[in-house]
Amino acid sequence: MTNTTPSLDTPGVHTLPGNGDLTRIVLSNTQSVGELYLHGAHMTRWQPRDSEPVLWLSDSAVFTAGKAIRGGVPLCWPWFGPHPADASAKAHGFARLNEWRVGGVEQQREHTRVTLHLTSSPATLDLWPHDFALALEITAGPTLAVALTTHNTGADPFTITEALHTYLTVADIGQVSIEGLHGARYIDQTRSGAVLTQDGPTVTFIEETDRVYQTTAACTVIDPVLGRRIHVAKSGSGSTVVWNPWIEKAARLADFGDDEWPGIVCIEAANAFDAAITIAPGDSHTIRTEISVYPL
Ligand code: TA6
Repeated sequence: MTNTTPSLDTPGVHTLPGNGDLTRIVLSNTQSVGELYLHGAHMTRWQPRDSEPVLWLSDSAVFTAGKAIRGGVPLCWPWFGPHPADASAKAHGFARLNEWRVGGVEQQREHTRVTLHLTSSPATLDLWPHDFALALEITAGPTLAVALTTHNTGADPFTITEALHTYLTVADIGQVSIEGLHGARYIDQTRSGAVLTQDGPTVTFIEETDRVYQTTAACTVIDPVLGRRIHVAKSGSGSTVVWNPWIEKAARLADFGDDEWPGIVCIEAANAFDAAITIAPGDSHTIRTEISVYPL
């Protein structure tokens, strides 16, 4: 890992000054350029060299300790959504709010892999009373693969919910459709958690959309304006979350530009609600998503 200020075309893994007071790592190879922050082990950029940016990042994102970066791939862990018992706890857990450390780096001509780690501490034990070791493996190349492994290093089983909360760039959400969810049951978070069934082969967007689909299947974002398909494959995941805040919710989020909502869709490999994961002492579980881009 270099500490110089290389161009983004310089192959390798480079530590560069990031936004705010945070440390940024750039991953560059012949196939793509990516960047991540040690804060939250947060992938904030991935762009194949022959494509428009794939991960979306808000222009209003805040880069500071204790606050999740708006966009990229936030890690929701060890709970998805509100804390199951403590209304004062921050939504989506604390993995995205902590500084991770780099474990390993692998640079190949066509891909770059970085592994990062977070382990339980007195601070995390105050928030969640279990010993754990997390490992995140990011592989940026012709595709982007993100794999989060939870190890139970304690003496008792624990149960987690989680999501790789991926924000994808689209040209106009009103013209986007999602394939692959036909017939899947979903929890509609905009309709008081009603359990519905996906009717029709594609999901389209006419309002705030916040759905937790109960599925292990891959899905595909069809963007006719950018002329591309974004395929989101996954493993170790029983839920897929589809989210667009639309107008009112985007306006309520200080770190989300009021005019940014047409340009994003979240497709999140998750384990939420009935797909919660219980891990025995000494065991581990991995959730993985892999994003690929193709012309229409
Ligand atoms: O994944 C969808 C969701 O749970 C939405 O309900 C919305 O809250 C979104 O996550 C963003 O959450 P955040 O805590 O990052 O603002």
